[in-house]
Amino acid sequence: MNEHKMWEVVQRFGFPSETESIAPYGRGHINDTYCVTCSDGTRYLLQNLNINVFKNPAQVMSNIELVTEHLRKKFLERGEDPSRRTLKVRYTKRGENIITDKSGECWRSFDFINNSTSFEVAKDTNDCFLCGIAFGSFQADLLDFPAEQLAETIPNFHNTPVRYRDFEKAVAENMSMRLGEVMEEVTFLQERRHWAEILTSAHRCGELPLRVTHNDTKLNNVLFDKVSGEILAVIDLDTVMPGLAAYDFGDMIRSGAATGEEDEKDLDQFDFNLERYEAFLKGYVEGCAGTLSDAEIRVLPKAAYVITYEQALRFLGDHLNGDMYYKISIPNHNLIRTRTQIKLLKRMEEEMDAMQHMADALAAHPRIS
Ligand code: ADP
Ligand code: GN1
Ligand code: MG
Repeated sequence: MNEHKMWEVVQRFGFPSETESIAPYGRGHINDTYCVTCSDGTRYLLQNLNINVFKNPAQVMSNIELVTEHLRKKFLERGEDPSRRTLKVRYTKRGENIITDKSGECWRSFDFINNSTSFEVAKDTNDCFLCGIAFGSFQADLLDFPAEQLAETIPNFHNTPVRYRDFEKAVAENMSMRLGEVMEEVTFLQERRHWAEILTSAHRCGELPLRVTHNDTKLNNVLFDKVSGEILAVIDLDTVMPGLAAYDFGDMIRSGAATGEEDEKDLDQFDFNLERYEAFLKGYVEGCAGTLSDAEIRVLPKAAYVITYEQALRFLGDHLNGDMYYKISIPNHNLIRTRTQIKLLKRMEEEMDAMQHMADALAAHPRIS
């Protein structure tokens, strides 16, 4: 990263006191994130928005402003502090919510949520329960948000059949010439292609409604209080769009019910944990506060499988395309990530009956509506 350029960007945001340092922050796969520290001790989050992924930055920012404003009102009504519970966009000296630098890159800033932390791997089942509550109540708080105001920031983001077609295209084109080395993984995913349709067909036949969803519900997209361990904010709002609750639940399980990091090389250190799954399930259904239908609850275990399958298609597709989408930092990074997803799929196949049983028990339970 060109340091000089970043200092120029910071000047345009005009933080209240002199900038002392700009340091890389966080572990996202898409945007480049920095923590800016000023001489008065205040900190700001500075992000380079990935414009290869988000083709229309203005739409992304408009979605974020609308959603955070809606949430801010909810937190105020409940007597909670919105500055710790949701993101707050910072504007430049000229009042812009995002700017383009001389080389065409896009930059935005948020207030830094102090004393917060996010986890790559859950410490215990309580983290999982709280994360479930966080994403569930995020969705419940957006139930009365006018969804038609939101732009679709990435078309077909969770359209698994389309993701499958893209994967087959990557296999056919073999741009990276790596196909020969990954046939085992390719075959594994091809043999399970019937899973791709499950959620989209349930939506088409009216079983699963569209809601305003987050769509990137990784464990590390929830901030926790560093000291008390309480939930603070749901962050990374670039993909908030109309979607299926099932995909939001699924991605929490994919990322949070695993015992290791997504790019763990030693698959013996990486497993699917049923207790964590159950904690997410209970937290999510509780967080949704009676707003999910029985059909939406009963499909949750399958949703965990479908999104993990979708993610494996995306990682392996990117490996075959020559690593064009996800940031990588080691050779074969996307293949390593694919293998953890395949391990999760195998383990969920073994545990599916138990997973289903837990969801059915919750669906049968009377809820507030
Ligand atoms: P990406 O889209 O690349 O995943 P994120 O928006 O999730 O980027 O940010 C990356 C990391 O930075 C998060 O996982 C979190 O740890 C941290 N982070 C993001 N926003 C804030 C914020 N406003 N305050 C404090 N930490 C933040
Ligand atoms: C990306 O931005 P981040 O790291 O939270 C990706 C998700 C994937 C995830 C896999 C916009 O999420 O869809 O599930 O990596 N975000 C986008 O770790 O593609
Ligand atoms: Mg993130």
